Amino acid sequence: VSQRVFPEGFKFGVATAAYQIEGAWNEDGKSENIWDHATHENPEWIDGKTNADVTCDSYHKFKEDVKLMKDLGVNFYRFSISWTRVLPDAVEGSKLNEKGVAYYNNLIDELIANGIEPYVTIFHWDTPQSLETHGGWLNDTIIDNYVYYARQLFISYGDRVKKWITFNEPQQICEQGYETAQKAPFLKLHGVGDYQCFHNVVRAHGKIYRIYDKEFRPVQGGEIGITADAVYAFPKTNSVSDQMAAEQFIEFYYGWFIHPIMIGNYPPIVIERVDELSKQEGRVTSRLPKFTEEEIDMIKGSSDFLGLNHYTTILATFGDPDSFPNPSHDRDCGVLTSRDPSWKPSAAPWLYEVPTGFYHLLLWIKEHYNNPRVIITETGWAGSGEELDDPDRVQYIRNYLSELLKAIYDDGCNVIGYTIWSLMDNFEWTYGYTNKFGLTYIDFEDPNRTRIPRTSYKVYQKIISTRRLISD
Ligand code: GCO
Repeated sequence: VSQRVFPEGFKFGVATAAYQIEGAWNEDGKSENIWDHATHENPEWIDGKTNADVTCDSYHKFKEDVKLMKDLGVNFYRFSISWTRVLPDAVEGSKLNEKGVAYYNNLIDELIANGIEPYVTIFHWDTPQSLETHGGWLNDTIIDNYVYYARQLFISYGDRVKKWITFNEPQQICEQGYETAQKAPFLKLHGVGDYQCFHNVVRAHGKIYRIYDKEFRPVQGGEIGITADAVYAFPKTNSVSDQMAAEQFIEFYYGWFIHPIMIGNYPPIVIERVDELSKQEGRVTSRLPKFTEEEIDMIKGSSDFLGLNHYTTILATFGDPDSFPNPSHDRDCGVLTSRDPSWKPSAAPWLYEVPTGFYHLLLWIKEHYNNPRVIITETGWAGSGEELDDPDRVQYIRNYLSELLKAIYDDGCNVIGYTIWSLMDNFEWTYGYTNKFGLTYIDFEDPNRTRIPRTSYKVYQKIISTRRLISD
């Protein structure tokens, strides 16, 4: 029985992100970000030609959000700050937008007044459009602009915010933003854009970590980390080759950016393969940029906790190199992915329920990175319908939490918190409003955007209040 009880100090939360929930895209001085821009310029890229101009309208309804969370009983709320709301001109030295700053002050104060700790994601994909026109994450001048922006957040909110996440999912920012054109800014710079982007993201991360550590932590006493999206990989068969493929998939998917932070520098397999393939392509230098020794040291150890967004697992096997675009990150990785027919699909094409994958991911992280403190910063289930009764989501939450407890009790994995994506239905990037992740239902035709708790909300509420996985 004790194995079904969450350890003392273990924390529960829910997550959202600014662009996905706030709306008020051009109110009170906010300027345009890459998602405003893309959804307005090319509505056909989004399911139903929708956008997040209004979405959940949390800019006006944040008190309702906090009330929902208070009733739910969560310990913390993970939300993100919109760069262009607090700094419309975006660049280093530019002026704070008082109304934008006030919005987050009010949200933070409301949370704290209700006993909910704010966990703040500094950047969740909404790059200022004015910086994107100068190359966005491909141009290393963005590092100092980001550092300036983050510093303003520590100054404005650091007296009350004690958990900071520098970046949400660098893999998606870079791979989907600059390599496969599945996310804003929707560029296809095969095998180059993603590496260049990530090199800047991780250096910005390291730089702001050192600044926080030196200048802010002594006074504010908080913690700062990063969040990776960690799809786990099982070998497709038991063959040695498939086992290598699974390992290679992980190293190319998130080892690529966790390794520099936890161990130092890119994973050897990534360096070797990208160097080798770049040479074969007749390039003089590798497509993978190189860190200086100082950068390696600055980045190494730059995370007080590791945030993991984990939803799903794939099966890995090596593919024919010619079946991948050349050059590309996928070709560098060389792995074909598939799903086991027994896995339950969700409404999102990439999301299948694989609870054991979650357990094995936690073991993998423990073994490869010396059992770091881990916060599950997102996990969740996509439905497509309007239904308030959501047994599939309830099953998913229970099954994943059960594996989490196993990893903690049987294997000593150092997981200290768990977060469900999401508090409420919201704008799911290119899927628009077709994928519903909410514990709370919202009808996006309803001008009031009334929040209606689903069954899963009530189940999570009970898990939190009893601190146990009970079965009714
Ligand atoms: C991500 C993002 C969220 C998504 C969620 C569901 O992981 O992709 O952090 O913004 O909405 O994951 O896909």
